[in-house]
Amino acid sequence: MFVIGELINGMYLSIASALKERNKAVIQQCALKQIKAGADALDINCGPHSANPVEDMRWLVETVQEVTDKMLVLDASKISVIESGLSVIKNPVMINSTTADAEKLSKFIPLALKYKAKLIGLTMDIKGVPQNRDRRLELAATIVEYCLKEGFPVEDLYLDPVLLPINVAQAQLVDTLEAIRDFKIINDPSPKVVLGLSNISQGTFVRSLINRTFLVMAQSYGLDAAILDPTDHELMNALITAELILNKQIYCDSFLDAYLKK
Ligand code: THG
Repeated sequence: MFVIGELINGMYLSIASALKERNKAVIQQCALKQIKAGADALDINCGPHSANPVEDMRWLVETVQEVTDKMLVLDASKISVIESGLSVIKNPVMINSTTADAEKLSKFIPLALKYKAKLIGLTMDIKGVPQNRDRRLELAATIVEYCLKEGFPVEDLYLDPVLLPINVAQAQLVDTLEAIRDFKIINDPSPKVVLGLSNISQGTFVRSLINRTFLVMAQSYGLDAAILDPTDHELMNALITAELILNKQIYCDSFLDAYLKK
């Protein structure tokens, strides 16, 4: 499982204020603690209250790159914000994200090609997140088709079926799991599948339990990557144990320690 740390997000008050005050130490500590906990990459999101996301994204990318070479996942819906992060990028990079709308695909795919970036494609469009399995698959196929047409490597595409909170869309969660399996047979080479895990438990009281239960289920359907809180030890332990059971890691008695020291 490719683990993308979610904690550098202006949605968190401590990050929002560090961003406002240009407090490098808070951001860099947040980066390092996620890597120590097992993150392979870091999501970078200015959050909903940023007054100047174009400048904030650039500053965040520069600040995080001072302390790590890990992949940065530039998380914004506006292309100008993504471009600003890309303008100073040195680390490996992933763009988060395009939708299935032609207007977005026609801009994000050339940008990903230019920067040799991986790309997240949300299987939603201007009309929102589809309510049924067929439409989700149709949007996934639209994104894959566009990549093939533009010469973007499909194995660098991460499709995201868009996980909704359990207290909002409980009946759609099984569909979301099925989507993982559906997406992976669209093409050979197969696109990858990613999820924003913590979405599922927003507004609930037992967040960690819901997150880790859904994660291991999604792993069994073939999930490749997840944006999650790697400092949640119970979550990471469940993730690692599921990888053993799915035969993705070799068993040893100290497997929990061994995995994080990989
Ligand atoms: N798909 C893709 N990218 C994404 C998402 C996705 N990026 C953003 C988001 N979803 C994933 N990241 C988070 C980060 C934090 C939370 C949820 C998803 C979260 N935050 C607390 C909350 O809202 O309750 C904040 C608590 C606090 O303020 O302290 O849950 O789906 N491609």
